Amino acid sequence: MTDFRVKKLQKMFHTFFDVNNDGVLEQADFEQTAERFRSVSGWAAGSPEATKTRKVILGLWERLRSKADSDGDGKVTFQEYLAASDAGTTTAFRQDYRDFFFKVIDDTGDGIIDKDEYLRVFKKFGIDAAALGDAFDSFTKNGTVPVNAEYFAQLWKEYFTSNDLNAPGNRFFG
Ligand SMILES: [Ca+2]
Ligand SMILES: [Ca+2]
Ligand SMILES: [Ca+2]
Repeated sequence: MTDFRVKKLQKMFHTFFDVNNDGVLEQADFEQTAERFRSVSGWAAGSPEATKTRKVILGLWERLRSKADSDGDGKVTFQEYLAASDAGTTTAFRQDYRDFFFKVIDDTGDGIIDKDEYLRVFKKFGIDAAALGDAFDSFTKNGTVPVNAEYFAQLWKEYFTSNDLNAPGNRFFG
């Protein structure tokens, strides 16, 4: 894997997956992610939507753990994550996460992620708002390319797999 891709995976791993910032992925990170999605969506704690979201997120974690936790200690280090990504065994996890995530971000349910929706969710992960605004303008060509499910899938894939320094998806996480 190229350094460029490793860097992108590293950034994503630390800002987006390892939400409690202890350097490894474990169930607690995904519990917190479910809580962030709950609060950004405005669902009450314990509501059916919140419960369902938590179940989906923990299912995603279980899927990642089963593929990437090679020493079986219940945690996924960046090295383990990288090895699994390199081997291609995290692809199904990534795609399921993507489909779920699209629905979470698309708050209005119109099938398009607009700038407000994007900023609301990504700011929750502590990414700088100005960088996010720039990023959104860049991958939508100043708002002229709508982020529908198809384009979202392209951006997501580019982020994880593209070696092209100019691929719009490189900016997906700010
Ligand atoms: Ca962690
Ligand atoms: Ca492990
Ligand atoms: Ca929308």
